[in-house]
Amino acid sequence: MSATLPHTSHFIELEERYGAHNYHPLPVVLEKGQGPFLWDVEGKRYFDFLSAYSAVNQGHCHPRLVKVMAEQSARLTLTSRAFHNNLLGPFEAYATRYFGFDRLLPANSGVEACEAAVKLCRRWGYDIKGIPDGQAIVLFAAGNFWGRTLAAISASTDPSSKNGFGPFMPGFQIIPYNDLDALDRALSNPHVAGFMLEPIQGEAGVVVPDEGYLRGVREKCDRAGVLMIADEVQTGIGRTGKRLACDHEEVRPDILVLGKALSGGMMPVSAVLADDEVMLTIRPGEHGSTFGGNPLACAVALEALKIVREEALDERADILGQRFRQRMSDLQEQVDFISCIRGKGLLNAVVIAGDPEGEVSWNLCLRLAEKGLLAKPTHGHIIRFAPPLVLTDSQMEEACDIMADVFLHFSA
Ligand code: IF1
Repeated sequence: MSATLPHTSHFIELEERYGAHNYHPLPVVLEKGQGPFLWDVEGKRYFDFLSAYSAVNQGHCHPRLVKVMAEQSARLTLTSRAFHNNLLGPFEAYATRYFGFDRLLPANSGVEACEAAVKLCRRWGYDIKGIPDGQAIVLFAAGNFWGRTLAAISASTDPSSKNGFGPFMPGFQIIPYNDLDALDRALSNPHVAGFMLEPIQGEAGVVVPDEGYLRGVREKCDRAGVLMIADEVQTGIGRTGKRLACDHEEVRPDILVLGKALSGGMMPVSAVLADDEVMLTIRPGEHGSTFGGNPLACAVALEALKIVREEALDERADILGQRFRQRMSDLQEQVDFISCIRGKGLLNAVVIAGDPEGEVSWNLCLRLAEKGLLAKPTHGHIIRFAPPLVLTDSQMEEACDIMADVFLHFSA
């Protein structure tokens, strides 16, 4: 697709020659984004159906975020936490009230916040639960993805994330996802301090657990005196049609991790939320980062959360997601290679049948790109569709028409 496009090939060749080869992107070079749309260097417009993995729920370059970022970046961007600033407190107050926790620990990337959550969990396990020092166990679900650091890949069951990077972090135990009996068995160990899980597994291919699973995790963790840690970096902030994916079962985790759309895709901003008993186990000087809680991030994140609430983007995701899955279900009856459609809100996936190497899925995504819609497979044969939550009804229809055209033609 890119060979005949001079601008596109120019930029791809630069990355090929000078960059690390740690990704295999679609051959599209993007230079502009607005709302649900992206434009490439050839001037072609696309529907963005990946949203930078759910980081631009508010849409690309939301005018309110651009305005806040421009104003704050000209005023004060970084003080370090050696001093206070006038935006961290207001951000902490707003976010803790919105999500219903006592306190917030600010960070930058999602994996950094997830690591902080695991540290808080271990520290709570030693100081409050009384687990012997150095013997805390944290449970993770098979298929989890929470980043690329050595701790995160220590919890991973994906060879492509893990292999060749050992040795790994001790004290991490993997249990099957969506399996309450397996959780029961693991919780019989008194050294278990916490269970970190995604309410819907994103990278695993939008794996939606059975109704009642999250409620079961909550109840079993309560009975065992174990912290439930919800990694909502990808599922949170309206993406699944609720404020948080845990809200679908009215479950309140002990620790909540947010990232990605917390800044509306403007810059890395993440956060850990918890109540006093957990959060105050870390004392001054025991955790931090250079940029964590910087005034620019706080200004942007505060505005990004207000946009989600004021534009009711969680409700939009719920309505639009139902329409999307209906359109895909209609399509499934007309082609023979869609084996499953799953998701909640605007976090959905279409599973392609008989495509173990992912060749069909990749070619489908290339065809979709040619027709003006960007999506990318995960684990080969699962195509994730996650547009910004700001699509209008007619834009959703237009995007689904593109998918129908590509899928039907592909079938033919
Ligand atoms: C890549 C995946 C998605 C996440 C959850 C924590 C993090 C992520 C549930 C860490 C990050 C990103 C990482 C990025 C691509 C993307 C991704 F394909 F890798 F797995 F979304 F599914 N928890 N996910 O999904 O947040 O440190 O990246 O800010 O590494 O390729 P981060």
